[in-house]
Amino acid sequence: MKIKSSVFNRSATDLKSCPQSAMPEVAFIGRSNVGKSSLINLITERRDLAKVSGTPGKTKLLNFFTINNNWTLVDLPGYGYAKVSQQQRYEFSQAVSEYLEKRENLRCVFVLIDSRLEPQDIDVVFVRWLERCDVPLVLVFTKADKESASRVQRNIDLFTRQLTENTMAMPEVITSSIKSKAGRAEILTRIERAFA
Ligand SMILES: Nc1nc2c(ncn2[C@@H]2O[C@H](COP(=O)(O)OP(=O)(O)OP(=O)(O)O)[C@@H](O)[C@H]2O)c(=O)[nH]1
Ligand SMILES: [Mg+2]
Repeated sequence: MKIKSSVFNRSATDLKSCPQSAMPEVAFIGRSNVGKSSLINLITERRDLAKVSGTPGKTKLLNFFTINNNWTLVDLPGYGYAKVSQQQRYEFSQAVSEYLEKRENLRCVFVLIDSRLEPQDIDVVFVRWLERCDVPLVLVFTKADKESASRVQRNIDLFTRQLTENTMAMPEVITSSIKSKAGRAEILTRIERAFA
């Protein structure tokens, strides 16, 4: 798929305020600072369509981008960010879980995981929860340029082994880097398949 246009549509605070549209949607989620916004910019080939930050917790709303006038990409707030109040954290996670459970337009969720780290409970727990929702999921191991290929592969193996130990089917896996542009083509191909 070629990206011909990408425009910010709107931010939503909860499921009710998401855009009313019939366009199919894919969403990006993952721990704060894992590289969601960066990956969205890589995919759309835009420098700052989604706001990137060195400070975790930048994306606090559900941000909707209209691509090629016929589908939607959603940048979801990162989970596991400590520097917000309990109340804010509760509201984010309520909004995000409601979105993931009930958004009818949603065709696929890309869960981003830092490829430099051994499996983190917060990611494993989230992926297991998401697997019970009725939506296809793909794991994207980000920042692959920051670690050796063998370490990245080891972390991926450890992660998927933890998931499949508990009866979960082997998830699809993509490795990404905004430096080398790795993963861009695979993600776009997967999005096309999600809409087919
Ligand atoms: N080297 C390298 N750095 C990356 C990559 N992806 C993201 N980063 C850096 O990681 C930091 C966080 O990136 P963001 O895209 O803002 O992360 P996010 O997941 O959107 O963060 P929140 O919105 O806070 O949840 C930034 O400093 C990025 O430049 C990558 O593939 N390689
Ligand atoms: Mg972000």
